Amino acid sequence: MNVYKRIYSKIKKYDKIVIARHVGADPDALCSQIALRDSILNTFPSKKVYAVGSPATKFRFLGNLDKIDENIYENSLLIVLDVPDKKRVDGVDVDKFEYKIKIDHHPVVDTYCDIEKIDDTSSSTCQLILELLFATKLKLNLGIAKTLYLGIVSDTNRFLYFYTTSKTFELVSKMMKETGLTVEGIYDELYMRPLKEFKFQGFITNNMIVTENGLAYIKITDETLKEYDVDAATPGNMINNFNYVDEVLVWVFMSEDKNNNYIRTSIRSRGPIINEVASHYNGGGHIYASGCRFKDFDEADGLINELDELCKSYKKED
Ligand SMILES: [Mn+2]
Repeated sequence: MNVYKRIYSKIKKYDKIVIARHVGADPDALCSQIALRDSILNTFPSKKVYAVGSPATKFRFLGNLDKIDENIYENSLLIVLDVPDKKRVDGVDVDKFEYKIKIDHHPVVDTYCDIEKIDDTSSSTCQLILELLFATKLKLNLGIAKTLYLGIVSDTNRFLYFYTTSKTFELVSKMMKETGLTVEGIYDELYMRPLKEFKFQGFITNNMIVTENGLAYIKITDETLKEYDVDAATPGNMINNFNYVDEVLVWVFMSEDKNNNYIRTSIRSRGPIINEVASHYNGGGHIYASGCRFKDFDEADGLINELDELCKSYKKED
C-alpha cells in the first residue's frame, strides 16, 4: 500500500490523535500541524485531534494550538511534522504513544516512528500535507488551503528556493482551483513588519563583517537588541532577506539570548553546503539553511573559521 494510504488508515483507526512539530515553531511547522488537524476534524468530526507545542506569539494569526494533559497518551496516535530528530519534538513524550507517524522534508536524522514519510525534495512539510490530502479522503477547504499556502510560501521564501519544483506549483495550482483560494491579502500578516525591524536590519547591514572569502557574520549583543527594541529571535527571522548580496556566499547571525542564556545562531548559504559544518557544533538543518547554539560568542569562533574555509574552497572549485 502507498504510504499516504497507510497513514490515512491509521488516522481512520485512532480516535485520539496528537499532531506535534519541532521546538522553535516556524510557519511551515505550525501551518502543517494546524492544517492537518483541521482536515482530520473536518473529515472525522467525532475524533479528538490536538495540535500541540509551545505557541509563537509572532505567528498567532496562523491558528490556535491545543492543550493536552497526561491522559493523552493512552490509545493515541502521534503524528510528528517537520522534525527529523526525536529530541526536537515539542510538547510531547514521543515514546509514550501507541503508534507514531512522521511526515518531514528534512534530511533523515533519527528513525523513531512506525511510519516515516520523508521526502527531502519537497519544498515544505505543508507541501507533503497537501499531497496527503489529495492522495486520500482527507478534506480540503478554503481555510485549510490558506494555511497550507502560507506554510509553503514561507518555507520556499515565496517560491524562491531551489526546492520549489513543478510538483510544488502543480499541487498549489490544484489547491487554488479546488478551493477558490486567491493571493489577495494573503501576504499581509506574514510579511508586514514594524519600522524598528527595518532599522535593525540596517544595523546588521552596516555592522556585519564580510571576509574576502565571502563569509558575512555578526555578533549581536543583548544591549543592541534592547537599543532597537527587538528580541533575540529577530535576527534569525530576517536572515533570509540577506540573500543575493554579491560579495556574500554564507552569512551567520548570532544573537545573545539572555532569557535562555545562549547565543542563537542562524546560518544561510547560496552555494556552500553548511549543515555538515553546523553539525560539528551540535546544530543542523538544511543544506543551505542551518542553525546552532553557543554558550558565548567566543565559542562561535570555531564555526566562523570553518565556514570561512568552506567559502574559500567553494570559490576555488568555481
Ligand atoms: Mn519546514
